[in-house]
Amino acid sequence: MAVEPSSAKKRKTEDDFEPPGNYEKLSSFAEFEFCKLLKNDMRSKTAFIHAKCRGKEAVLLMEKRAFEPKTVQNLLSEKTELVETLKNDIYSTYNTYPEKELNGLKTTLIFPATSHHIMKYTEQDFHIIHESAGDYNKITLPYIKNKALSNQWVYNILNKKTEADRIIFEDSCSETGFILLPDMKWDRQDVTALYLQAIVHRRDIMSIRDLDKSHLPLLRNISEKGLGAIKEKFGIPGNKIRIYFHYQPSYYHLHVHFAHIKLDNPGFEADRAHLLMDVIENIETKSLYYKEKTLVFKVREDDILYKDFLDHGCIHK
Ligand code: M7G
Repeated sequence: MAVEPSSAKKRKTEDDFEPPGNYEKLSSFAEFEFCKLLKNDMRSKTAFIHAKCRGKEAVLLMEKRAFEPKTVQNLLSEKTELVETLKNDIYSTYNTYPEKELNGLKTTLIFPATSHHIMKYTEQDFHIIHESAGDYNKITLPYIKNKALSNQWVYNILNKKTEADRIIFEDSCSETGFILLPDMKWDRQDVTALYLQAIVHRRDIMSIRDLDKSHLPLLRNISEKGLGAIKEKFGIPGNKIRIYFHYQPSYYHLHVHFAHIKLDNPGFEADRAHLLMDVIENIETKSLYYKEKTLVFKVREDDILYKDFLDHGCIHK
């Protein structure tokens, strides 16, 4: 099982990390007890489930997989069971039960999960926040330092303790370098759903809020070498790739999302995504652009950040 630290206070350091080999491989959910369906996303066909295992909290994201071009022809065989649900003239519909190889789910397990993870995947209302530079220093910065999700998984990647075999490209320069690898959300089957992230080696940049003109060489390097690596490895040209940051991100270690233009990604809303090219150009125009600008973002009602903005009287219910 992959393990995340159980709370921000009890965060392990990267040196405390035990390699995944020390944990048993999960082959069934026998030890899991269902607690609650947190969210049922009909569009992405994903169930977000709260469960318990050995007395600890777990979050499971169970997503129906897309068809694979290589095996889709195998659906049309006697092994696929059909139950007719409608017949009218030349039209008919069926509940269809293919053999298990053609009928899988992708599960993402977070274990042990913190209350923050449970909240992140729970169905709830959202609110728009206009965060001034002052709000950032007074409210968001303390939130990031004390309450945000742990970056341990990021440090494990940078230290090659996990996912080293998935790395697509690395520039090891400590100033402008980064690791490019598949995002956990991409199952690496379909390149038109390509979703990668570039994680910078520097550990002192939390989000776009920290960027100024001293970071331009880093940002340009990510764009140029990231796109070069994607072209070389997947044959996809730069004009088919969206490159963007999230603000607010879930993890406060600078990372850049690279997504295929055809990927229908919920993380690309106007109140969350900031295109890398726009960020570069804004900083070129004004070095302190992101340190001074009021940034608009969407926040979940249960998010501590929303409560912190309410408590400071910066927003009203
Ligand atoms: P974000 O913008 O900080 O937050 O992106 P979001 O999750 O709300 O979009 C972080 C990205 O890191 C997400 O796209 C996650 O799917 C991805 N991610 C998270 N974890 C814990 C891992 C991981 O362990 N490995 C990899 N490869 N990607 C991860």
